[in-house]
Amino acid sequence: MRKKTWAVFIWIFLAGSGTLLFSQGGLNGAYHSYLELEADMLALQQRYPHIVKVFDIGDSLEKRNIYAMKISDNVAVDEDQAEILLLGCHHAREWISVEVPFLIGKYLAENYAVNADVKRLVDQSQIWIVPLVNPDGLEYTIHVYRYWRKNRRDNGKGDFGVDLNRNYGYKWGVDNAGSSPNPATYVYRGPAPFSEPETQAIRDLFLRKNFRSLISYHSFSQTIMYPWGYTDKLAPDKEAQMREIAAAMSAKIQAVNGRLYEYGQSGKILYVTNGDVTDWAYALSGIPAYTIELPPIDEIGGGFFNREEDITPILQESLPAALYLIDRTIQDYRPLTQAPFDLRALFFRK
Ligand code: 0X9
Ligand code: ZN
Repeated sequence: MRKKTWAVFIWIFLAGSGTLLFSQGGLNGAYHSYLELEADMLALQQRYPHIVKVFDIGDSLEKRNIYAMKISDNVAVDEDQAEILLLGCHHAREWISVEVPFLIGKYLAENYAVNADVKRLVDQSQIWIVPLVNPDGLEYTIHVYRYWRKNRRDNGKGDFGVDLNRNYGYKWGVDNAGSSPNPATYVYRGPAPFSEPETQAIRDLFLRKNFRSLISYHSFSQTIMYPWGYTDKLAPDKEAQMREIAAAMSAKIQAVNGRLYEYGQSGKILYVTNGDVTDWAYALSGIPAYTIELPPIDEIGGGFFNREEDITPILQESLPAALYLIDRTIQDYRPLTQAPFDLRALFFRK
């Protein structure tokens, strides 16, 4: 065979194996596995090195990396600008909650040079995205049991998993309605606050940074919730502002595909939960902190099992809400020393 023909064969072979290794497919279809997400995050950083930087913020229990992707101009520099945190996949089976924050980051990177609004937001803020808080759980849902929720902690006696969204340190385990002390249940809170490396990684990132707003993506039910989750009592100080922003985000979402997202205080409109990330972030910093439960609205609509074709429309409706929160966070930004409500000082500074 001529040299050129061989080259074509080798190219086809390599392209084929590349597909197997790095692009979505297999059991998880268009949804990312841990390795696919890692590859795509690193590829984004390589393509847009001036505005995307990937950080390894800690290891999961099974020693996978937990990645954070920072998006900002001067991305290597810690600037005095509004910082926003987007989280996905505390719960393993909620695959769409990986896609939305990652694809929001990808959208920002890809549109920075061509969209003046995107450029302004990226220039004036520092957006941190951790699309996969629970990598061990996600892999377990792909390869073993699609309905798994928790991480993969071996609790002994044949029981596995801590619910990472019950393991944060504010009002942790304050009652057994909002979480469970029983390792066999799907809302097991773990043996102690922040007992899990995955929540420790988020805690440590949070304490190193100066986040002024947060969205933690989940599914399903089409709701936007804010603290408190542990009680139906109103959160101090920021209740009105959190409600007003939630209403605006809900309207922006509805304008895209017509889907209605209910909004309100999580302990009231859903059920009480203790030890979730939004209560902890709010207690610590007084920042607007949201849980967004992505579609579908109910079990009949597919529950945790979104279709591959659902990713794009759900991203499209999530985008304007996230961009709105980023914009609001920029508008409301005051440097730390001037912050009117900063409980961090009480907890962590002498
Ligand atoms: O229960 C949860 O952790 C979240 N719902 S899910 O179905 N995705 O598991 C909701 C958390 C909302 N936060 C509070 N209610 N505090
Ligand atoms: Zn969830």
